[in-house]
Order: sequence, then C-alpha cells, then structure tokens
Amino acid sequence: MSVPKEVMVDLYRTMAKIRAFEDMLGTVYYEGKLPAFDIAAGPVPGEMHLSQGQEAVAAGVCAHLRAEDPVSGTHRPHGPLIAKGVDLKKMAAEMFGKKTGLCHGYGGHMHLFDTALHFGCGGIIAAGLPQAVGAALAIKKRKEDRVAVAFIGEGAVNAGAFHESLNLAALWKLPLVVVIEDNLYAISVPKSASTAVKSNAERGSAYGIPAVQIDGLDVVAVYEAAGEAIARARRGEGPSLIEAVCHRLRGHFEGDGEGYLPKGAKDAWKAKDPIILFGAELKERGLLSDADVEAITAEMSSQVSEAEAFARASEYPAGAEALENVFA
Ligand SMILES: Cc1ncc(C[n+]2csc(CCOP(=O)(O)OP(=O)(O)O)c2C)c(N)n1
Ligand SMILES: [Mg+2]
Repeated sequence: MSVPKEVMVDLYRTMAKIRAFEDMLGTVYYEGKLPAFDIAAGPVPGEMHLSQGQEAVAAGVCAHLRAEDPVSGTHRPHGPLIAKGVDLKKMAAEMFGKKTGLCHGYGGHMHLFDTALHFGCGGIIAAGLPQAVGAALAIKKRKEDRVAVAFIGEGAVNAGAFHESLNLAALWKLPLVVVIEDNLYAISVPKSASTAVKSNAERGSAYGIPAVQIDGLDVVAVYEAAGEAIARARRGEGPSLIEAVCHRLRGHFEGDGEGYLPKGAKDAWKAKDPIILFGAELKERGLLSDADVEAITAEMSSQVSEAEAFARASEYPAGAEALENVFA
C-alpha cells in the first residue's frame, strides 16, 4: 500500500500533537511536588504515565477509526485518545481535576472517558480488553459497521483476561483489533523475564487469529498493519492482533528512577525517537520542509497551551458534589 501524502502529514501532525500535550504534562506535573516528591501535591495530583516514544502506535491505528468505533486504552492512555480526536481542553481539565473535564474531574489521567468518541480506559491491567470484546459483541449483534479496538501493554498479555478475550473474540468472530503496545517493560520487568514466548504475536495462533509483529516506531508500518486488521474486522472476518514494538522515552511513571534499565538503553531509544525519525523521512521525501515542521510544532504547542490555560482557569467541583455520579 502506498500511503497518500496527506495521510503521511496527518500522521505526523497527530504524533506531534500527542508529544506536545505530554511534554506539557511532563512539566506541569512536577509543579508543587518537589523537592520531596509529594505525589498528591500540585495542579495534576496522582500518578502519571506518559507515552513519549509510543506515538506512532496510537497515530497509525486511530487514523483508521471513526468517532463511533469504540476504543479501550490502558493506564497510559493519552496517545490513542488524542489520536482519536479528543477536545484537548476537556482532556486537560480532567487531569487538573476540574469540573469542565471529560469526567467532570472525577477521573484524572488514568480514567479518561469520552462518550462522544466511545473511548474509555482505566488503571486495572488488562481490564480494557474484555470491555472491548463486549463492545465488539454488541456491534456484531446489532449488525453495525463499527470496529472495537483494544490497546494493551505487553505485560498485560500475561493476564488471564487477555486469553479469555482472544478466545471469545475468535469463537464469535467479533470485529475486534487488539493492539499490543510492546514498550519492552512492565514497570521494571523486561519482557524476557515475564513472557514465555519471544513474540506475543505467536499467541494469535493459539486462537486462530491473524497476528503480526511490527516496528511500532514506524508509523507507516503501524498504519498499514492497522488498516488491514480494521478492514478485515469491518468485513466481518473476525479479530486480529498487532504487536507493535516500541519503547518509552520516560519512566514507567513520573518519578521513576529507572535504575533497572541497562546502561545506554535510554540513549539508544532516544536516538530512535519516532517523531524525529518520521519528520526526517518526510523531509527527505520532500513532503515537509523545515519550516513546515516548525509550523506544525508551533501549532500543536499553541493548541496545548490553550488547553492548559483552560484547565487552569476552570473551577474545581464543589466538595458536596463528590458523591454525585458515583456508586456510594
Ligand atoms: C490488575 C493489576 N495488576 C497490577 C497492576 C500494577 N501495574 C500497573 S502498570 C503495570 C505494568 C503494566 O505493564 P504493561 O502492560 O507492559 O504496560 P506499560 O506500563 O508498559 O505501558 C502493573 C503491573 C495494576 N494496575 N493492575
Ligand atoms: Mg510494557
């Protein structure tokens, strides 16, 4: 498949937007938390899992999705939600715990729900996959032209929910695409210390599901693999599995000392930053100039600054509202 120029530029724009948003969070998050690292302090309290280095996976997959296609994200959810087209202001406000947020400030960064985009995520590892299977079952029963996509970490693949989900999705031939974001580590545990097979794509064969391992740093490779898998699901031919191998350029969570990483690993990953690599490729092919790249970076950073300003200026929910909209 040759990817049209406009799509290539759009993929780059999406990756740049995710990066700009997370760069902002990576700074704001530390406000008020240092020097003792008080996780509850500052404008964005609680844990924070950023996904710098994984943008190509989110951009390449979500470029094929429509608003009505349900997506379940992980505890590292920003990429897919931004790539799906979230309102950045509402997303930022949610993380700042404000009333104007996607979930009125109840959720925070790990619990981003966007009903308009049919997006959900959560902090329980592997829990989003059965939910995506449920969504895919509903789509099939209602005979709708929609596809459910589940993002899942390579660590989560060892949970029972992964295997139960794949079995049912295959048995019922559901319109589901499972995207494993293999960033090589589950917190401090490398895949080699947790996983019996070299490639999790091998696990697709246990359920008769087509599965591919791809370079998750290469957005075009992701776009092509996801295009095939999503088209297959839309044709009613059942689920597929994509294992996208990438890396994370920050710690598991903000505040992670990363003492478990082998010497030099981080530098090697930084040298393969998917956005820098793709930007260079687009320039080499004459699809973007230096000035275009600068303009896109400036545009995304201005959108993100507006979202941040909106979040800061919004009101906190009143304490008396804390028990509204929750099971109590
Ligand atoms: C059921 C459950 N067990 C354990 C945890 C603690 N935990 C949070 S993130 C994580 C590792 C997840 O690794 P992976 O699936 O590879 O995703 P990544 O963080 O690398 O994106 C674990 C074990 C959890 N949140 N939920
Ligand atoms: Mg991982």
